[in-house]
Formats: sequence, C-alpha cells, structure tokens
Amino acid sequence: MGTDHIGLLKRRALLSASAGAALLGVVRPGPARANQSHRIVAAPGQASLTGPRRRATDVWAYGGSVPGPTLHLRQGEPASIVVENRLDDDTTVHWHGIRLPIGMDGVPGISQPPIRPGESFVYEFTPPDAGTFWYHPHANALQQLGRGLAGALIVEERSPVAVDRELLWTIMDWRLKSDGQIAAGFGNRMEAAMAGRIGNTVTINGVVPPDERVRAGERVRLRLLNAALARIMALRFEGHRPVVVAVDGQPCDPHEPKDGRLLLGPAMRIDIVLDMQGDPGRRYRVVDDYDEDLEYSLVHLAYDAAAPVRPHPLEAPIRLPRNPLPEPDLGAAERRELVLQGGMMGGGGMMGMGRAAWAINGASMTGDGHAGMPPLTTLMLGRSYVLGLRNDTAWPHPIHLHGHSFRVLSRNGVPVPFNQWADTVFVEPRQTVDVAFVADNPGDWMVHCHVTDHQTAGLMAVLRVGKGGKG
Ligand SMILES: [Cu+2]
Repeated sequence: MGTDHIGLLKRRALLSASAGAALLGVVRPGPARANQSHRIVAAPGQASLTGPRRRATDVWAYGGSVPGPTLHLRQGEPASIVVENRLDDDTTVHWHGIRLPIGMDGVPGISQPPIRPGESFVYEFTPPDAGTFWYHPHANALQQLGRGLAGALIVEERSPVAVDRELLWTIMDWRLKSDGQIAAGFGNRMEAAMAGRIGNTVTINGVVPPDERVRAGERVRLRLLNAALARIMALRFEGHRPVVVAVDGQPCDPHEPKDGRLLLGPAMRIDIVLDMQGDPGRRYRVVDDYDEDLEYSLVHLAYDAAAPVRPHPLEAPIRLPRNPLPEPDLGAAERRELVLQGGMMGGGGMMGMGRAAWAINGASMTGDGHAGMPPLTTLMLGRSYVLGLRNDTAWPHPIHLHGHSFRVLSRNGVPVPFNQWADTVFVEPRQTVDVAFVADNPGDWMVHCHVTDHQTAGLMAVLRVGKGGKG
C-alpha cells in the first residue's frame, strides 16, 4: 500500500507537471524564432505609455513602437539590418554589447557618417555571442534615446536552457508633463553635472506596467534591460529568489545576487531565472529601491489562482553555455588607468573644466562621437589589458566599452565572484573597478558613461586598438 501511495503521488506529480507543461509549454525558444535579416524605420510616432485611456505621447520610434521591435538573431550567422531614417535628425544605430567590426558600431564620424534624414544604412555583422543585447542611437543620443529610440536584440543560444516561459522587460524612463507629452530641456547643464535627466514615469515594454501574470510553480527566464537615459535601478522581487544567469548577455556562474537586489545602471542587462514559488492568487511587489528614500513598486507579479503547475521547482540545469570570449592573460596584461573626474561635488562646487562637466584622465570628449577624436591611449592588437576604472567623482557611473566584453576582476581590490563578464560596469563613487580583456578587435572604440548626460558632457574617451601603438 505504501508503495502504491508513493506511486500514486509520483503519478500525480507527473500528471500535474505534464499538465503544466501542456498548459505553459516548456519552451526551448532558441534559433527557431530567429531571423537574420531585418528592416527598421526610425520615425516620429505615438505611444500609449500611460495606458489606452490617456492621450498618447509623441515619441520617436523604431518600427512604430516603443521600445522598437525585439530582434532575434542566430549566434554565429551573418545578419543584415537595414535602418531607414525618417526623422528630421541625423542618426546612427549602436548595437550595444555585440562584438562587431568598427564600421558597424554606429559611432558617427568614427564608424560611419551619420544616416541623414531620408537615407538608409545597412548594418551587417555576425554576432559571436548569444545573449541579451540592445540597440539605440549614438547620435544626438540624449534626445533620440530619451524620446523612445531603443530596442532589445536577443542572440539566441544554440541550445537554450529549459524554462516554461521567457520574458523580456525593456525598462525605460520618461519625463512627462501633465498632458502626457515629453518635457523639453534635454541637455540641462546642471543635471548633466549631477544625476542626469531622470524622469517621472517608468515603463516596461512601453507601458506603465499592469500586473505581470504568472502561474505558481512555473520557471521563467526573465531578461532585464535598463534602457533609461539616466535612471539607475536596484530591483527586488519580494517573496522570490531570482538567480542571475547572465550579465550584459554574457553567461556567469548562476548565483543569487547580494541582498536579492539586481543593480541595473543605464544600458546594463541581467538575465535571471525565476521559479514562481509564491502562493496562488497572491500579488508580490517588484520594487526599485536603488534610492531608498524614493522606493517605488515597479510592477506586481500576480499569481493565477490555479494550483502550482508542479510540486517542486524544475531540476533542469540553468547554467548557460559559454560564449567564445578570449580569456585575458592576467600574468602578461598591461594596466591602464582611466580616472573619472568632474561633476558637482558634495559642497555644490564644480571642477573648472570649461563647457564640459566631466573628464577622463583630464580630457573631455563631448557629444556622441565625431571624426578626428584623438585616442586617449592605444592598445596593441591581440594583447591583454587590465583597465582600472577609478571614480574620483561623487556620482556613480555605468562605464561602457564598445567592441569588447571584459571580465570584471575586482572592486577596490576585492575579487568579483561568479565569473562575471560585462560591457557596461557600474563604478560607485570613490571606487576602482578593474576589468580585463583581450584587445582583439581593431578600431577606435568609445569608452563612456552610459548616464547619457554624463557621456555628452565629457565622460567619454576613445581607446585605439591597433598594431604597434603604445599610449
Ligand atoms: Cu556617469
């Protein structure tokens, strides 16, 4: 009888699991939904950011939607993306985090001439890495990104992890007036020397989010993308234990984040696996408490009242396959230090730097990139480097390097665990973050803060990767 009882339980568990699987479909999304050729039109449009009953907001949009269409590409296969500019403004597209040739990197004057209104440009590259990436303008970025030009780019793993569902949250931040329209005043100099243009309305996938409906017992892979101009977020999933499986698209050792908080500076991405272990029928807050005094509920996970789809969390492995990143040779690596300087200091004064508010190693490159930007330093093609990112300012900076992903080594000398790679790393005030990479991609690569006001007000430099140079 005992045996029968256990057998019955097992059968029941199997039945409910398979019922759940039938209901939800245990998905292995993967290459099947990918497509290597796309066409995107950048144009003015309208978006119902605050819901269908309020007046739509005038935006600039890729493919008529905010965010733009999510592009799915296959890893290691050539892709071709036509971008047509129907704005009244020059534009380019930067494929953030994709290791591609300099000519496809979207920096005006360095990678390509800007795409003039009415013109098109064909971006062609082969994404070497699977993961969560994104695309956005690198021309007049404050306005173009701030008015809605951003979209997710997902390079599919050849053999993805098994989950019930995949979700993507492209999080954007808007400064809206009471009539629902975007407030003017991009490039305010006072803001540029402080936290940047932080808005008053946060959207997920283009709307102030309604409840995210979930089912007890299901396993979800959630791709988080901070596509805001300046807002830094720290997300906590109340009642849940998210497991980080990738940072900036690059797989890491699966781990629960410290204090359960997922820190997302502008441009940063985190992939998590979330087992829905909450109670059927209940709602759980997802909170952004980066600024503890301004904590708010970003969205709620709303559980269906139905019984869990399975009695225990899935036991399937969640470690993602590694990408073909070159491993830096730390024994032979040369060290270069980038000192981040400027900004409004605690006492209200600002360092004297003329028109720029920020600098790297005493030099300020402003704007979005243009021809003739002299390199801050030259790196030898194929050699390993450690970059020490030293923040001498009173503000945090998510520092992005184009054309490469780097291993995050340490913060103030303390090793960073879990084999984390990134293309945008968060550097706290008075902190030095060491990152390492192989300079294997020739070209003039931007390194800049992704708080867009900081970038355009001087927190930007060029690293030249080439033969024979020394900086
Ligand atoms: Cu910054």
